[in-house]
Amino acid sequence: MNPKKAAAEKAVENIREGMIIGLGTGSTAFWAIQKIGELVRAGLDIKAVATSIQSENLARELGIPILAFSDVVSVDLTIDGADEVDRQGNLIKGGGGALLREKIIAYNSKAFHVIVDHKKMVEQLGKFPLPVEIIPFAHELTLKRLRELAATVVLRKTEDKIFITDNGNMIADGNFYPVSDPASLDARLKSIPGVAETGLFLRHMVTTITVSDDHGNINTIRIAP
Ligand code: A5P
Repeated sequence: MNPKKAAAEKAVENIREGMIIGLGTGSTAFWAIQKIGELVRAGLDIKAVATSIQSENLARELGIPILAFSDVVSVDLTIDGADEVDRQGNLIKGGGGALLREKIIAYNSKAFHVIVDHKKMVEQLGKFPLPVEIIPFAHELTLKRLRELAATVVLRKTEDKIFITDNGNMIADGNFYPVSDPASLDARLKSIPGVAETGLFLRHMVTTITVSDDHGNINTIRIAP
């Protein structure tokens, strides 16, 4: 059993008729979108917003109705993956570079369900480099300020080209391990002009974390009341 698929399909069980659904990004959210597409084709009446162009394209291919952000007041439920989850339910996200849209949608969702395989669960965040979305203007200066706070900071590239997000920004991946106080680090990073958003998703945003192992065992941990 693919643990990502198992966790994704479990979280999809929270979806109800008439809801507006936030679609996550990445290889785990992929399975949630597939399942939602299946349910829509079987008659489920929902509408969705997507956290990336990639997920939006996938959803459209599967026949999931996509809303423009200007038509959305709030999202009923979002299902998304994560790169790391600590014991308190804080997350690192953004390995796929979609962190800004993911955070906007998670923040505006009544429920935020996180889906991961068991390898993503950690004692302390930060072994996975923390993605920080920065605006291109004077990004060299922003990188300098970030480097004062981290052991290393690398400007993300794909095949020698600077990685550009769906929002036209760049990603700095920083080694902040161990992240002992995610809320303080998030606030400190966001105080730097040029930082658009961080990949730290604090526990108060999270409704549940569904974790699946390689044997198909699924555990849903409730974080927010
Ligand atoms: C996308 O930017 C990310 O936040 C993903 O949600 C996260 O990287 C998890 O991706 P996988 O499900 O592919 O591991």
